[in-house]
Amino acid sequence: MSVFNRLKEGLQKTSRQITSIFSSPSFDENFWEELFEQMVLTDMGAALAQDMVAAARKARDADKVLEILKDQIVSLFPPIPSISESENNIPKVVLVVGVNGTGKTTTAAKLADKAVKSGKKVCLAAADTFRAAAIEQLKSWADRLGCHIIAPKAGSDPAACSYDAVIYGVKNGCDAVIIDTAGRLHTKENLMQELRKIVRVCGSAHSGAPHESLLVLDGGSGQNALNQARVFREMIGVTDIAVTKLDGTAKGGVVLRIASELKIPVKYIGVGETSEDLLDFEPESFADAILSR
Ligand SMILES: Nc1nc2c(ncn2[C@@H]2O[C@H](COP(=O)(O)OP(=O)(O)OP(=O)(O)O)[C@@H](O)[C@H]2O)c(=O)[nH]1
Ligand SMILES: [Mg+2]
Repeated sequence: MSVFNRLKEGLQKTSRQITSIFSSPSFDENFWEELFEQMVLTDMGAALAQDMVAAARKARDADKVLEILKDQIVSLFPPIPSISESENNIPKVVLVVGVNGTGKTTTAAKLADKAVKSGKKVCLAAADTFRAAAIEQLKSWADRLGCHIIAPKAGSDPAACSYDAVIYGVKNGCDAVIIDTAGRLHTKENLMQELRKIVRVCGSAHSGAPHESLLVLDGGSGQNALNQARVFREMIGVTDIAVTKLDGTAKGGVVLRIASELKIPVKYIGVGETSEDLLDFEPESFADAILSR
């Protein structure tokens, strides 16, 4: 199955629920009320659902309503300006952050796989030194993908590991350094302090690093995902978001809510556990998947 079809299948329950009301649409108050309810059930939030229904209300046939809804979805995602890959930001340093279990390590591996397959030289950094198992997990990905890894002992300083990885990347002509971080420490404050230190040392090892702070959110976590994004944005800054597990029970609307309320670009979508199950986020395809009939 293609990676896009995994997204489509993952969102099938949501899309079926929404489009079921179009089988014999009356376009009366009940219909618009029901459409609103279905939109809210996707986790997009009531405010956005209301805006979308308001925009669609003028239409009088099902295809037109769906077209307007799709346009509304697409308009939530302004094009991401592509940053020129100047000499100065090679290697590009990507810091992968998020709360525990959202899919950080897997996403770091997926990004490494994508880069390696496009001929790039990658160094991974196992900066989740809080647990030995986390280091082993990334090591086993690095072995499989055939990329270099800086994997220190459990309990060592994650900032030192990040620094070593960036220096390794600079000295060895890597195109990308991808840093996996911890999701849980003793307290949220500990975690944020640790991440801030990682950000500082990356910048001292290589100008402008980290060039990307990628927040990984579990697509099934609804409102919590939004709260997490706010905290990480305030504490360390977030340049992009990856929403994972959209192949599962996630309803998908959280992606729209993130775009509408936070205006942080959603760059990737995770649709499975293998290294290939990562999609570059495309608003049109996402709109098609969530509203497919
Ligand atoms: N179905 C599915 N599972 C995923 C996806 N991304 C990650 N997972 C699974 O989710 C679980 C947690 O993923 P990890 O990558 O270990 O998450 P993490 O954020 O690094 O977790 P901690 O290091 O414990 O904070 C693993 O079983 C992954 O295989 C996805 O897009 N789809
Ligand atoms: Mg991890």
